[in-house]
Amino acid sequence: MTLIQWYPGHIAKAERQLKEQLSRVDVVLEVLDARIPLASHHPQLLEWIGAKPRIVVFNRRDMIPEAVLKDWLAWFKSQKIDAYPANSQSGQGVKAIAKAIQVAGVSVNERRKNRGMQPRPIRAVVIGFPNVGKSALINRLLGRKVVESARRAGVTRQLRWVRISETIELLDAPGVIPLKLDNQNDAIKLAICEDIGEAAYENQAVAIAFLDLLLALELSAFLTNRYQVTPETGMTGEDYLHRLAEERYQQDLERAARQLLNDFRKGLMGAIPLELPLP
Ligand SMILES: Nc1nc2c(ncn2[C@@H]2O[C@H](COP(=O)(O)OP(=O)(O)OP(=O)(O)O)[C@@H](O)[C@H]2O)c(=O)[nH]1
Ligand SMILES: [Mg+2]
Repeated sequence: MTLIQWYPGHIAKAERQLKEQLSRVDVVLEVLDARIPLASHHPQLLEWIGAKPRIVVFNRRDMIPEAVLKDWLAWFKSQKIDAYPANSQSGQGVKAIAKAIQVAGVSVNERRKNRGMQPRPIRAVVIGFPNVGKSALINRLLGRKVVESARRAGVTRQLRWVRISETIELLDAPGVIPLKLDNQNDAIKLAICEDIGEAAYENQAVAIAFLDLLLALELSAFLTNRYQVTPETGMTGEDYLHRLAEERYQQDLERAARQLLNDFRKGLMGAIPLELPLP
């Protein structure tokens, strides 16, 4: 598989500015993609935020089965990480996140009070990979659309402060990714979920990797249901893509690959997790 590398200029700049702004921030919201919570965790995040409180937003909860969601929440608990499941498209779970920001920020105003200063709004930043739903979350926290949010990676280009209420200010930031995607298994998952830009990869290679993953996870029933083309035993992802192209897309491999990825990303194949917590 060709190496996936993607680091557009606006992300380099955003990362620099994000680090500058961090000193002004009280609380960090880390938005993860529930389909790939491990691969969508930025490896440098903890180093950047130091001792600041972190709230993990387990976003896209609607895109994985309830049972898997439960397992992940138990896993986060065992790691002593505060994780809040959310669907930032519908708004489900968003109230609890607002509350958590409030609670995490209480100490800020206690300290100010002790020094004889007026209270000020809690400042939180939303950090995560591209396209995980950071801007959607901000819009839901505010209850109306203030920042652009759309179905492709790299929508937010600049840092922007948004006042959510009398007591909370949020910083929307472009998605950040490591300079080098050292772990190519993770990079492929990010590409499958469209959490990195389209320029980074080839559709057919990513579709094949996706099919291999489904076959390995014994999730091939999703394919049969969607395309009425059943993977035969021993078939590889590549075999299946060819079969699908033959049976449904006039042998057009690229079209089959695009359709497959698109169906998964839109949730049309069903709720499919690409990572499971280790027991
Ligand atoms: N199904 C589902 N879709 C979501 C959820 N959260 C966000 N989305 C959708 O995902 C797409 C990307 O959302 P954005 O808010 O633009 O993501 P972002 O993290 O701000 O992306 P960048 O600005 O590109 O880094 C949008 O089409 C949202 O409607 C969710 O919980 N479930
Ligand atoms: Mg955004």
